[in-house]
Amino acid sequence: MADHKPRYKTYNAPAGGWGAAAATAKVLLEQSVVAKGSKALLSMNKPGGFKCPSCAYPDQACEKIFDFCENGAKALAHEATKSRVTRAFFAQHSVTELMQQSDYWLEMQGRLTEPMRYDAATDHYVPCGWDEAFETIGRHLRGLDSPHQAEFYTSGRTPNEAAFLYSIFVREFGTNNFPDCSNMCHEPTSRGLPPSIGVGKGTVVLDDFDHAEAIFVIGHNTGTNAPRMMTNLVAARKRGIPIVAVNPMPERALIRFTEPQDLVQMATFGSTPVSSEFVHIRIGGDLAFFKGIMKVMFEREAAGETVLDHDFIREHTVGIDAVREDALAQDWAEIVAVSGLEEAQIRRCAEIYIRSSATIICYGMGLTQHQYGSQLLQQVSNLLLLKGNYGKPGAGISPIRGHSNVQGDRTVGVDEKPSQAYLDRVRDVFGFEPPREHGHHTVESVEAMLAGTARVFIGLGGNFVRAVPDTDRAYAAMSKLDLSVGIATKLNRGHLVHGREALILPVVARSERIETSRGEQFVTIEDSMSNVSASRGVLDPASPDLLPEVEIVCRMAMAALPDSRVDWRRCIDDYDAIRDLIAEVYPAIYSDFSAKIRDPAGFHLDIPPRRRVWPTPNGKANFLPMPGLHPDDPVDDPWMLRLATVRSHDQFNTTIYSYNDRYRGVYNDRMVLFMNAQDIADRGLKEYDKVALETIFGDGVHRRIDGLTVLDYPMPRGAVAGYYPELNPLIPLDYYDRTSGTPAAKSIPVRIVV
Ligand SMILES: Nc1nc2c(c(=O)[nH]1)N[C@H]1C(S)=C(S)[C@@H](COP(=O)(O)OP(=O)(O)OC[C@H]3O[C@@H](n4cnc5c(=O)[nH]c(N)nc54)[C@H](O)[C@@H]3O)O[C@H]1N2
Ligand SMILES: Nc1nc2c(c(=O)[nH]1)N[C@H]1C(S)=C(S)[C@@H](COP(=O)(O)OP(=O)(O)OC[C@H]3O[C@@H](n4cnc5c(=O)[nH]c(N)nc54)[C@H](O)[C@@H]3O)O[C@H]1N2
Ligand SMILES: [Mo]
Repeated sequence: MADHKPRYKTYNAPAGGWGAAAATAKVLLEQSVVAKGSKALLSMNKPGGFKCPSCAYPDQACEKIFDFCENGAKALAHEATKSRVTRAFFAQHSVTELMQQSDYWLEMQGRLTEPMRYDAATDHYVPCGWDEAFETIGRHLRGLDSPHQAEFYTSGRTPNEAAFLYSIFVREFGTNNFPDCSNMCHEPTSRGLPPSIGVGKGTVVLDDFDHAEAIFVIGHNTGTNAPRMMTNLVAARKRGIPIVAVNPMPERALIRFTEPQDLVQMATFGSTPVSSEFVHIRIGGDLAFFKGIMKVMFEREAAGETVLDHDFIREHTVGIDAVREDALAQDWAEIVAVSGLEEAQIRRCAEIYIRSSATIICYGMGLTQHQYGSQLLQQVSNLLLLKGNYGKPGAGISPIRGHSNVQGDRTVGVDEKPSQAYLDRVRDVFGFEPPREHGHHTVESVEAMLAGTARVFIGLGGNFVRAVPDTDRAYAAMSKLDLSVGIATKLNRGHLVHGREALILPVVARSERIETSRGEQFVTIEDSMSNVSASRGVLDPASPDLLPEVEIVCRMAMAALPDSRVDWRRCIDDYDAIRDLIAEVYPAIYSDFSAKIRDPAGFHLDIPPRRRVWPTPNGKANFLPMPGLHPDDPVDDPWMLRLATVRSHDQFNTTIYSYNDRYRGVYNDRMVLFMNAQDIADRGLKEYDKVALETIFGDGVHRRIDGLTVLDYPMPRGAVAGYYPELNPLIPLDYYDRTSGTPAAKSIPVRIVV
């Protein structure tokens, strides 16, 4: 059909606006949920309603009639869809057959409806009943030689209550093997920032956007991946605040945006220019950019001007000398070569930064997914420290987190390297001795599966095999397991690449009501700015045979730990009882949890740097040096290109909503390679040629992807981009940030082969 032919055309309109409104209506229609979906949309991010299942950006203090965005609506419509995956569906399709289908097709089959078990004799999933499912999990876990032979994955949509109980269950079982989606995402924030400021979270709250005098948005595609943040950026621009966007891709919403909620702009087809300065950086050029700004600042200080916040530096920090020496020693020619920027633009950005007395720096995967991502973030923090941009209104660091509760899951114990103080607390509250040794992060868990030392994999949400690097090896790893368990709302590849035995356990989704013997329950989530609030579903569950995630965790624990010290039964029925336990384990931040959560706006967890208190070993904020200009190891190959794997406008991670990427002008195709015109010409290629990519990595494994269409796109020289997860087979498992375990999915060294 002509309609499905790939089409590419430049998108020149502002982002948002009527295009977003039309896309919202379309997805509700497609999922046949107009009436149901509209009712749910009205409850989304409202007091007494539920939290948007899409991204982790805070809702706008409950004051708007609508607080959702096009991509929130997509996430909800796909959750509230009328389509169902039933036992008849599984009887009709063998697993081998389903493996031939695309991720998009699998997603479009709809919601899972009852627990299923893999039957090897027929290669079909068959109904199994909840009792049999938990008995199977208990049998496998109890039969292991060591608890470290099991891997317990979490994806960040899981609410606090389920994640907390999961972390207690797994520790009582005896391991800290907690591979987590965060290990592929903002782990450099969690590991990189504590040595700098004492916490691994952002220090900014929504209100700060109204007081900032400059905002930097680095390595984040805001209009697609946290669209509600556009409201803050547009408001800041309307106040005349400079916004600096640093990105190798000129992401449309960061250039011009129409707020779908601004009725006047909508009626007049108006829009707001968003960035005052678009910094078209090379992939991996950010470190050079930061050092350029710092060099300007130190040089001007040396020339007698006062550009630093000396009082702050004296009172609160340690270590500036090494950072000064390093910045001053950098050479402009090299800074320019590595960043791909003009010196004049770096100087302009330095000027913006110097003039602002309150700056927010926001960032996404463009900074975290590099080989030295954690250290790179420490340089962002250095920059903020130079002007005392912590602990004052309108200033601070703002990681834009991904999944709606990824930050909360970490706060309540999903952590492969837990602190000793936390473990002591767990021992004191529950009366068992938790394991003290570190567990596996995501990459290590795949390595353990490959080595055959991991026997059981349990996935609390997510789509592990599609999200991790080195797809082919990940599939092989998964297939070696004795048991794989997918706890999910939707069918995905992770259920089809499975262990010898396998289970699919369907759950009640975010937008749906949870009823227990003690009546209706609600859950809680923590957003990207450390605000914890209640989420109460309003829709009927997709099927009567779904269980809430809390109950699934409790019943796995009861099956695996017959002599458990925890009252799991009580937790199944009473979510306030779970919150009381959270308060006991985390008295400093969660005291009176059950009472405080009754406030419809929720409450903020304490972030000490907001008070200029630094929970570091020396009690100070630390300037941390990072040598050189590269956040990735240089590669000696004249034909090397750096590949960034990114999200389209129509996907949520491994969930593909459509094959379109409206703002980048791509329709009906995801196998594309965004490339600079000169790089195309230098290789004797033309636009729309089909090429293959090969990874340059010296581990003897041949990684190649065929059938990519070359698109002439405003990329910097030497930088190419394509879509995640299709390009994950190109990322070597061993190519990750050693400090955080995060795969360097934004800087894969590749070569084009025809
Ligand atoms: N609709 C929707 N919302 C989402 C998601 C989704 O898939 N769909 N995913 C959620 C999740 S889990 C996360 S973590 C976030 C992800 O949100 P983002 O962090 O926006 O994720 P990406 O699409 O991976 O794109 C990151 C950006 O980094 C840029 N980039 C690549 N390399 C570099 C570099 O070297 N330097 C700089 N400065 N920039 C670079 C890319 O051009 C791109 O604009 O969004 C969350 N929200
Ligand atoms: N190459 C490359 N790889 C990447 C990235 C990249 O930028 N490039 N990004 C990384 C990042 S930032 C992340 S966060 C990971 C994402 O990795 P994951 O979090 O593992 O992947 P998702 O695609 O978000 O998971 C989708 C599945 O979650 C299930 N699900 C949805 N809602 C719920 C719910 O409420 N409860 C439960 N139990 N299940 C639910 C559905 O079955 C759905 O199929 O991928 C990482 N991988
Ligand atoms: Mo993420």
